Amino acid sequence: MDLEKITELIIELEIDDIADAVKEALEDGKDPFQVLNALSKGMDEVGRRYEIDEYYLAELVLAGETMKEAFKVLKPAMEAMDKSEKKTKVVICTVKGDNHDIGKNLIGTLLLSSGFEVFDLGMDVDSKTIVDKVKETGATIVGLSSLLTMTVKQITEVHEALEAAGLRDKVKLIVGGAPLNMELSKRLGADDFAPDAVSGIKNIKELAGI
Ligand code: B12
Repeated sequence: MDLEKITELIIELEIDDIADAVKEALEDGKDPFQVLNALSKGMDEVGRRYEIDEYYLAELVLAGETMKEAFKVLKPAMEAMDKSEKKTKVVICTVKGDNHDIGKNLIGTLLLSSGFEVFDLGMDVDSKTIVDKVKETGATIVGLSSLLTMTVKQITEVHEALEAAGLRDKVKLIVGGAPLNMELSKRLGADDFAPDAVSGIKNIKELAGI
């Protein structure tokens, strides 16, 4: 199975064929990271087509669902690669009011394969749920995704809720999403920002002291 074919299946929104294609690529001995990269490339093209009005909301929703089918097969393969013992715990989610989860899922899958223990709370998650999860798990890193300009202020909510719970100095807060940059992220109360999944994992490793 060609990796280009996987990219193409995402672009063409082939939800019924993507899981088998990913399975085949892995069976052929393709590295799960390469498969993830091929999926991301497809999603970038879907985003581009949306921006030039070639694709509409219906196609975007379907692209998101197609990515999820791919992740179902990819995630166990990535978990199987993980050999580490003592794991850093990371809570990830998309902030309240935001239903974009493709980027967050990518980060989550990469974190798993990099040896982190990941608690994925999903999307549209309020600060209380995040604080409760940090308390319950003892996570030392929180990763937030915000794709909407309207929801970036939720980062400050989470920062303040962690502070109110006496946890802020025990937890590193890293954020990502199209409307953000390093300066804005820090102003909103985050410790760090990353523009894409690869630098995201690199930064999270640094925050974890790995
Ligand atoms: C797909 C998509 C959707 C899908 C989402 C499907 C899903 N399950 O996620 C659907 C159709 C549901 C959708 C809905 C809407 N969308 Co939309 N959507 C997009 C689109 C085209 C692509 C986003 C995406 O998945 N990219 C691919 C992933 C891999 O990239 P990513 O999310 O950026 O994540 C990467 C980095 O940002 C970073 N990252 C992300 N999170 C994190 C977290 C951490 C911790 C770290 C370290 C890094 C990191 O790493 C990721 C991997 O490289 C973008 C346009 C764009 N080019 O971004 C618009 C966009 C985000 N949407 C937009 C809008 C306006 C909406 C709607 C309001 C539309 C509407 N009128 O209803 C709704 C909002 C619904 C809601 N409440 O959330 C706007 C936001 C504008 C703004 N600045 O506020 C955008 C920018 C489009 C545009 N140009 O207008 N959308």
